[in-house]
Amino acid sequence: MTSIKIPKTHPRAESLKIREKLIEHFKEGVVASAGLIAHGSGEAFDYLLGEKTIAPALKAIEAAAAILLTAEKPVISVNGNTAALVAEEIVELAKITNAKIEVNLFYRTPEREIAIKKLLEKAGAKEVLGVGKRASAKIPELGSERRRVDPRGILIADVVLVPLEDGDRTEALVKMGKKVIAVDLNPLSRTAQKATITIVDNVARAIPKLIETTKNLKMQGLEKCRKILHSFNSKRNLAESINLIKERLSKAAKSVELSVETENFDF
Ligand code: PTJ
Repeated sequence: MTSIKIPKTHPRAESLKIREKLIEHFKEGVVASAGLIAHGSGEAFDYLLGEKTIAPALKAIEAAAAILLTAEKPVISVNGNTAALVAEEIVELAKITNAKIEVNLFYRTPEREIAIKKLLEKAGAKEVLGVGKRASAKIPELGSERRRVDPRGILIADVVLVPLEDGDRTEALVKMGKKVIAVDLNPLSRTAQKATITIVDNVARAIPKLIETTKNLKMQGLEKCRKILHSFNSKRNLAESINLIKERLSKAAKSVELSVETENFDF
């Protein structure tokens, strides 16, 4: 799949592999050109998080698993970047949680809808909503193409997972009374601030972890899910993520300050 060979020993091999995946899928018409830019903004935040799943994200993933398992009509919304990075995982998660999969795009074109549907079907999806005339319903208050939803999917869903989103729709879905789970590396984004549960992590790491957590939790039953949701505080969790970035930056600044004292800067 990758067009260049990335040495295993490269310190940022994982990050480079993800880039290559996005570029390949951009060429195939799955990812929007703006999707590549959006990924760059995500990478910057990932760097600040240490490119690993932080403790608050693990807690948010547990709450997300619980809310998906207790949902009556869960839907996983898929855009270009999500399809490129985790198509197979989305299909697996949908199976475990009995969720529907719906394509929902900001840069909607018939060609991209079909390319994403095909990619999801190749990954094992039996049914993909939100494509072509099926996206016949509208989310009130939204001006963008994201307003077009499937009457059998997002329109009637009680819980919607929106990995990698732009803020308007999250806000509109919450206003419609739906519980929204967002995965966003930027804890300051409107999506992160407005979602019911925000997982501050890379979708490439968060979705596999969500699958694992959902499998474990499913065996423990609905009562356990309700307990998790009762004790989860979304805003506190988001604040913890922001504080963690703050602490990492403070440490980095201190270490640079220390090097000013110890290193010789004669040019
Ligand atoms: O496929 P489409 O047409 O629906 O378009 C998708 C994009 C991503 C282009 C569209 O939704 C968009 O413009 O999004 P934004 O407003 O740039 O927001 C994307 C958010 O996702 C930003 O906060 C990024 O930091 C974040 N992000 C980028 N890559 C990742 C990510 N979050 C988690 N995992 C990533 N890999």
